[in-house]
Amino acid sequence: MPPTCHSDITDGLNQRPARISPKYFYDQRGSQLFDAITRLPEYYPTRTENALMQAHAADMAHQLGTVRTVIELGAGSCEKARALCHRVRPACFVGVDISVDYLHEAVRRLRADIPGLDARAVGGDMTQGLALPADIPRAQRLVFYPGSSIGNFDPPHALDLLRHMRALVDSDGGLLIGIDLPKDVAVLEAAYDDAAGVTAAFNRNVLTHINHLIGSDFVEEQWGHRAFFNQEDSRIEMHLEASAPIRVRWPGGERHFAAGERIHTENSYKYPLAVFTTMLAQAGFSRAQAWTDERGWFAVLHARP
Ligand code: AVI
Repeated sequence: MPPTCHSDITDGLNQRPARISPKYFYDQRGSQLFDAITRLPEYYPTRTENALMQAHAADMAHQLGTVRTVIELGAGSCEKARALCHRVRPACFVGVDISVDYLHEAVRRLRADIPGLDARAVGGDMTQGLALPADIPRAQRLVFYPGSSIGNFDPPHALDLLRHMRALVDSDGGLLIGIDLPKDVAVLEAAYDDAAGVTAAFNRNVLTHINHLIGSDFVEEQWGHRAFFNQEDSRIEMHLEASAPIRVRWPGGERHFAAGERIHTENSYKYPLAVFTTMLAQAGFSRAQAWTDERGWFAVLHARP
């Protein structure tokens, strides 16, 4: 593990309140749990986005025009890219994800499914900048960032990331991105605290992943899952709450948590469409078109420089 990763984690644990970056959710088990989340009855984003992509597939393909390379960020299982690639027939697909073992397998399946597609897996942490292999053609690139994952970055970081995406494409390129919109609090909170406890398991699993990364001794069962909507910041917050006084040790450090003390593990921002369109413009994507479902729960936007 790179030393920056170790200090990134321990610095966060030593903050008050303690924090763990949501990027550490996605070890192999975390990626599998997230896949399970996307199929939960309460978790509407994936289903709503998929329905939007299907309902407007022809119109979207028309708006996208010729796409030579699809670059999917946070590609995971590549399931969303599969449908898109069938539709727009790019010559090249690049999946980028922090969880590279899982990604390699998904890209292999994609290659088998779409013969002739030059499909690549690139392991990388998007929060550290986006460097692609030099031989990926620059012409007619489409950056694809579905799933409303942009919402997991605080607004200044989200804007930085949009600027990185802009830097990946020339004037003939574009961005296809999904965002989750503000809605009824009960709907939002159920989506992040499902009855079957899958999101709770996903949240707690970050502790086991951290144990592997820094040699700490977190015990998942000692931590409660908390998820609520922060109205003021228009975001779902996820936390892990100590069920009793807990001392966590790792080589070179330790942290005491009082009963009820929390570790902040994730924010999931819900952007009004107009706010997000303004951010896109600030990042250099001046022309945007949006498709939304009839309940106004989710939007897919195509943005061009
Ligand atoms: C990946 N991301 C868009 C998910 C979300 O909805 O913010 C992560 C997630 N966390 C809990 N459930 C899903």
